Amino acid sequence: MKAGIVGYARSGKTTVFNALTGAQAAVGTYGSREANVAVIKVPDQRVVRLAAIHHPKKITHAEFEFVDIGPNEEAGEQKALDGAALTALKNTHALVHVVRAFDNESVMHPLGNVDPVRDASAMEDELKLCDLIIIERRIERLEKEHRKDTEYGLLCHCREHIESGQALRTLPLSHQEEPLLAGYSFLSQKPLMLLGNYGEESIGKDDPSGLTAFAHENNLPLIDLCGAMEMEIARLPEQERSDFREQLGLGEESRLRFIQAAYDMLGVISFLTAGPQEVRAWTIRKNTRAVDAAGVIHTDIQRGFIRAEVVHFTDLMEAGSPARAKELGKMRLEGKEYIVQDGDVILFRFNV
Ligand SMILES: Nc1nc2c(ncn2[C@@H]2O[C@H](COP(=O)(O)OP(=O)(O)OP(=O)(O)O)[C@@H](O)[C@H]2O)c(=O)[nH]1
Ligand SMILES: [Mg+2]
Repeated sequence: MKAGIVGYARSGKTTVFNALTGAQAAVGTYGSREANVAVIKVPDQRVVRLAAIHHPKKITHAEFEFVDIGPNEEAGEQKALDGAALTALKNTHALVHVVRAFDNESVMHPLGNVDPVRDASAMEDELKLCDLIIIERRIERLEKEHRKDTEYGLLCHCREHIESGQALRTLPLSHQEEPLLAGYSFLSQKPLMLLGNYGEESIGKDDPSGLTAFAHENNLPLIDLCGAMEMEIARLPEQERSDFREQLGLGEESRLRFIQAAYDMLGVISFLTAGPQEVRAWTIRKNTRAVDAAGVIHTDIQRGFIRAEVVHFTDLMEAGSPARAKELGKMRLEGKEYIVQDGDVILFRFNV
């Protein structure tokens, strides 16, 4: 999974990027003009605990990639996105809008005062406008070529949807329509999360900015973060981090909270495979059939699928070992159509 971090100039995009990934990209005046990229291992205690049972040769966590766009060099700071940003965001599965909610007189806001709701709403408009430009260009082209086909009809429908003020992510698409739009990588079609970047003075206080209400009204997930402080904590050795969080009254580690919210938004879950060779977490969409989950590991396993031996992580831990789980009847044999659940530990039987 790959998320693009967007936001207005100096909203703290790179600070949040560092906080979530542990990277050390330069922030402030010395911030990079280029996009920053980092991959993190998705923290998952289940992987750690399965490894303690199997002592595998290799432990593989799921990965999550972040792209932090650079500032707008073409159109100036009033806009968040330029051509370079669009290129950087092309292959992302989701967008995270870092909304400035911290006060800091020495950091100028490009749109004037600090106003999270205005920024969140302006960003939505920008995303929609970027898509509208692409759509109109394409419609014009198709009209010139006299190609009033299914794609043409769908693009006209998208245009209407945006012109009525809505993002493409709220436009229901059929199975046939989805692939027709996939190549465009429309920004307003990508799942969007708001990330309020608060100053440390706001810890434990109610949010007066109205961002929570905005997120709720627009059906967007919202998480809050003290970017600057979290970035400092991310640099500490692991043992010191939790002590610090406790002292400062910060909740659960921000990386965990973020991943949880991102997985919910993307509609993805993890299943696990565990054995002496490797313990590994795999990311799949919710409602994936066992035979398709097998395909994520290898197409051979999908083609030669016989059955899946499934035990849920919680049951396995209660039993203490795979053998005991089997004795207790917690290990089930499932067929191709079984819908894989978050936390299923699976052994695929296959024949090629
Ligand atoms: N007080 C305070 N300052 C912050 C916070 N987050 C970021 N800043 C400051 O805001 C400035 C901009 O932060 P960056 O992370 O570089 O912001 P950015 O959005 O990446 O900026 P550009 O890439 O230049 O658009 C820096 O001086 C940061 O120290 C915060 O949570 N609290
Ligand atoms: Mg930056």
